[in-house]
Amino acid sequence: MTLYHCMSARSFRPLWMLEELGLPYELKMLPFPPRVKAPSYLEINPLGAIPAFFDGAARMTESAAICHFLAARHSPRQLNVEVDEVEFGVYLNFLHFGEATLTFPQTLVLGSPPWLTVRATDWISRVRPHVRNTRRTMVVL
Ligand SMILES: N[C@@H](CCC(=O)N[C@@H](CS)C(=O)NCC(=O)O)C(=O)O
Repeated sequence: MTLYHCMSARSFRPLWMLEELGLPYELKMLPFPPRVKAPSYLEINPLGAIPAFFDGAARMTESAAICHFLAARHSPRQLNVEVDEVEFGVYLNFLHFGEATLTFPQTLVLGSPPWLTVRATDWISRVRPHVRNTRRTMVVL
């Protein structure tokens, strides 16, 4: 297995998963962002984004999907939640929630997007409802 990784990037998710499962793997470290600082990486992943992961015929570029793949293939009925288990829906929902829904408000709160040119007060009022709704969703789920 091979994982392409940058410091503090989403590739940390599958890296953590590989360590958690105690699996042997080759780690290829890249400078961030690789599309600029290691352009040959575009031959590995034309999207330029990190991670990229290879396990035999499997070629993957989505961090949450790689974690799902590792759990299902290398840890059945341990870290994986199987289709016939009651928690299967909750498991898949939170796995995808992290990347599909949570990432945007989290980025707004934790990051300072350079494209953001509106005044700080406007920014806070725009972000606040989004964060509040995300919190409520997590409580309801
Ligand atoms: N959905 C992808 C997103 C990958 C992604 O956006 N990676 C960021 C690092 S966290 C990246 O490589 N950004 C640099 C770029 O796209 O040039 C995943 O979760 O694996």
